[in-house]
Amino acid sequence: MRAVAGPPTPTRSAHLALWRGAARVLLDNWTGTSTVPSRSLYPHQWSWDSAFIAIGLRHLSVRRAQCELETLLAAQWGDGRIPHIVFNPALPLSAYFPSPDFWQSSRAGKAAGAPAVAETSGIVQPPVHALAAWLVHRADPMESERRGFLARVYPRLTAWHRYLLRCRDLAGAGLTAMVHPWEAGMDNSPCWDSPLARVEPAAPGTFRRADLDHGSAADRPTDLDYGRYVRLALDYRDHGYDDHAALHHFAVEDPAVNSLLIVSELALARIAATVGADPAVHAAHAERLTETLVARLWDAETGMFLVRDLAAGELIPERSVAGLIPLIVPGLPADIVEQLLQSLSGPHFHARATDLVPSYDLAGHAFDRTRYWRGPAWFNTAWLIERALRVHKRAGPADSLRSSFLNAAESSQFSEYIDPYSGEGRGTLHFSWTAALTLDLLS
Ligand code: 9YW
Repeated sequence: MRAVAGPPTPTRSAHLALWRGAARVLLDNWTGTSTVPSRSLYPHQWSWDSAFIAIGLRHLSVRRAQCELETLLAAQWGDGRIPHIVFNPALPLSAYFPSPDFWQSSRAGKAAGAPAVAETSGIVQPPVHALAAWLVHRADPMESERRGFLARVYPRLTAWHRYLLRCRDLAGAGLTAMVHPWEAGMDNSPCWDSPLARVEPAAPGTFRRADLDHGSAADRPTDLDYGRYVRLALDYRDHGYDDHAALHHFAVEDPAVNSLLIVSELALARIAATVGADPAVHAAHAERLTETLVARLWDAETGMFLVRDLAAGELIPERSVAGLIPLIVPGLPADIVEQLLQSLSGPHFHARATDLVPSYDLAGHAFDRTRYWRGPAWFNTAWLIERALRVHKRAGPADSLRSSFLNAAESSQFSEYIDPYSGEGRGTLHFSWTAALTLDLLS
């Protein structure tokens, strides 16, 4: 019996209600130039959220979807990085922690080319943007061309990938590295426990968590996690966000981030061909990244990709959804695709109540069904895996995942994540990427 409410194949009228509900969330969360992930918990613009949001928004308004991405790109730094948060200057500092006075981007990030007008964070998030730009273009190619959308975003997206491939190839081995748990987008994943253990936490009294004003403490990272997040961000800031000067007590090569970079390089190749630039350079990046991803992060024993801890020089023996996301890479060797599919449907990731993939190993020592990225199933990763299944022509499992996604989005009121066993919504409601990706799967 399925724990998630609703028929496995929703009727047309149920689709219509779901469509309207999802559209309402995006309309309510629109600020005029971009979309907040959540009015309460996340009241500014977030980088990879905006990419997922644009992918859904294109079905409501191509212009809005273009604007979503271009607002984010307008806050790009001179060195090419796209900051993970662009702050809304109209909100008080207390609206979110860490606030602009913590990051001090326009001052501390000056040498790295932080914008003088917008205040942003100094770290990044996974590179879903070129994929999003390409999909937004495809929604209405004539309108896109008439407005010169791709020609405008192409140089910025190229600079973004150049930053990841040059400034963030910290091991010099050909993959991009993340220097803060927030950068991988999966804040408190158990994958970070061992590298984070080396980080001296900032004293609890030195900062105030705004997230606990809106979210339940049992669903969120712990205070100790936050102390370490704060310490890492402060160290980076105090080194001017300079990737060569900073000490990087935390540095990891994440399989999800690198596979999203590959898929975005492939999108950039298509964008390049459309705007009359050279696609070959992007195709070559994708090919080289794919080989290096397999060489450095594939673990045949667990049948999935693992995170590499650069300080320890070894793979972290934790299974997380990040290790399954490389399934989205079209050029993976066939035997690896097979093993990933087996891992996806095996005891570590198949919860039975829902096809939505848990963020962490169901049998893992750190599994927690309600705490954020330590077990709950998230809609953005489900969307990526649905897409991945279609890339590898697995229509049956993809249809089933799509149907579970839609049922869970509806029954949980577009929640941020769900309990993988009960299907119950957790975190905040009316979460933008849940609504946006619902629209995409309905289209
Ligand atoms: C935080 C906005 C962001 C997402 C991340 C998610 C969370 C921010 O919210 O991070 O306060 O911890 O982990 O992936 O982009 O939705």
